[in-house]
Amino acid sequence: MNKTKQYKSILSIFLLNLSLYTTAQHLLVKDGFVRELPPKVRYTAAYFTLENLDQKAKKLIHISTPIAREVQLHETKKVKNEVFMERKQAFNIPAQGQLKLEPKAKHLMLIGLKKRLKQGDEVKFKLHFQDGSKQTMTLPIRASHTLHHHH
Ligand SMILES: [Cu+2]
Repeated sequence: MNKTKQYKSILSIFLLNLSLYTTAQHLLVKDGFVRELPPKVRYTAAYFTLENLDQKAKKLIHISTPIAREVQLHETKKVKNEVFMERKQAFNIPAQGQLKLEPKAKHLMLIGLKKRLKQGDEVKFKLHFQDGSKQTMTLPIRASHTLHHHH
């Protein structure tokens, strides 16, 4: 085999693996972080964007992490100048669309933190979807000076 041929076959194997990897991951995680709060606070919030490359819509129904007792799906709302958080049963990710979790909007609430979160550390999550599929993601912890509003 000459050099060019060899290179081409390596490239095609690489591309094949890459496409398999994308299918297995279902969704791309972008711009994610967990908010670092003072050590005495037993909850925090997490934000990220999920991009759905699939032709089918997805429904995020449950999330777990080893560092918190519970992870809830929340949405911050404002009604007549009063800000509150509503607990959701699911978040939809449209086909070839995205779900955005960000401050003052949809977010994850990590309740009953089991350890101190420090900037620079990472948090592992397991995402469960309605179709039975699961996906893991790792988010960095980022410092923040504003306290997350909580009920
Ligand atoms: Cu919340």
